[in-house]
Amino acid sequence: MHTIFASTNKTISAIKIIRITGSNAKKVPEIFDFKCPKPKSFQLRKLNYQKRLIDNAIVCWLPGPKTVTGEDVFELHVHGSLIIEELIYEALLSEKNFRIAENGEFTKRAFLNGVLDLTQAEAVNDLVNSETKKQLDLANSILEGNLKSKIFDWRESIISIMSTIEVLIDFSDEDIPDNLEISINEKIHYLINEIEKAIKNSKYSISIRSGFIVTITGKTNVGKSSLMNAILKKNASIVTEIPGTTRDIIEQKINVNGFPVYLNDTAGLRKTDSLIEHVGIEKAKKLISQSDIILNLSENDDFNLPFSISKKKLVNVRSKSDLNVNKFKNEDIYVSTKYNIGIENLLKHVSMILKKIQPKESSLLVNKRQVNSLMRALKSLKRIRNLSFEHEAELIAEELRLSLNAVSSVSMVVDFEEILDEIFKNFCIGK
Ligand SMILES: Nc1nc2c(ncn2[C@@H]2O[C@H](COP(=O)(O)OP(=O)(O)OP(=O)(O)O)[C@@H](O)[C@H]2O)c(=O)[nH]1
Ligand SMILES: [Mg+2]
Repeated sequence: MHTIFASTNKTISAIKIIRITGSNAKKVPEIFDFKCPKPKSFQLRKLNYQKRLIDNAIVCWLPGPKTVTGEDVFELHVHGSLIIEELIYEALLSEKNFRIAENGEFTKRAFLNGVLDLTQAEAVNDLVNSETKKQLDLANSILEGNLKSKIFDWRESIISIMSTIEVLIDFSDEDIPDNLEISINEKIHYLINEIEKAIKNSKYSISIRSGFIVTITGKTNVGKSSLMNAILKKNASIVTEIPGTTRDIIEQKINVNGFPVYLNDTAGLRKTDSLIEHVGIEKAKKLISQSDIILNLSENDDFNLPFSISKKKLVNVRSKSDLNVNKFKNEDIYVSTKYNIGIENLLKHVSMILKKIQPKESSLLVNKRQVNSLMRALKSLKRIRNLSFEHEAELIAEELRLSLNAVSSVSMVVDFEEILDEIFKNFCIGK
């Protein structure tokens, strides 16, 4: 296997770390002509290449297997100049079996060497890409192994049922004790319940990872685009006094008190003869039906929408409160974008709703791959409910094997190289 290397960034910076991992990492002191420091200690060393001093750098030697990749690792903390990096790369590439790491290859090796399971490997990427506190907490929780241990428990439970079923198959001629069947059924029922809950609650965890959808709606000219701009503190949406200004959806990603949110400005809702505006309104309706929260603006206490929306998702906002000074009967909150009143309050309200809709037992499933695997497991477990212990124990054993495979695939042994490549190709180099 190649020894691979990558640097933390490709720009000029005060310092950058070049990390080298693999069985030949121990050759680094020889390549740069310095004395290898004691393991796990940071030491200052002069790095030389072709009789030229490249840098006076902090180096660290981390022999495997208790390292980030499970292999020998060398770290060079060099000054972040491009020529320093270039010469280090040149020196390393001139060695046999050294090459630049591909995207996610460090984490892939950590997975292949059993340092991380798949859920943790994916969480490394989520951690690097996290932009809000909620995303950070979720990625860290998975990296700490909380999803891994859940998967482990489910696996153990299926394996224990499997071993009982095997006994049943071996003694098929004898009477099956009633309580055995009851206890197996209970265990399967419990598993189905647990996995179903995790899948159902994953809508929330997936949104924490990828963003909740918050959409501004209301009749034309009520101040939707002005609100969008006030929240973003920039002119993203066109504002005019002409009704029907906004047609396309304007989407921007924001951080609402730790929650990642896609905020959308949409076309005002009204009857129109304009084809373009009509298309805009249809787009808006579709997006509203997929939104987690709808900010419904009105200037006259008519908050009715031409479609039904769950009350839990709806926030009725009295807009232009500088002009509409009296409280509306149906309002939840008010804003004036002209005087920047109520914007912070509105955002607090949004994060309060997002907190409120958090399921009691939060799921740690954060992507489709994990959910799809568990759906497969669920299907097999559910099929068992229609099978007879007395006559179809072998079919039950087969369904258990299938569900075990499906549950396991969330966390480990994936026999298809393409799936691994698919997972790691979205990583950045050096991770
Ligand atoms: N006085 C006052 N005027 C406002 C306020 N917010 C928006 N306006 C004005 O209301 C008019 C319409 O504002 P927009 O933000 O374009 O309204 P909209 O709902 O996006 O309109 P459409 O895109 O046409 O549906 C503009 O002239 C704004 O300056 C406010 O808080 N107070
Ligand atoms: Mg608008």
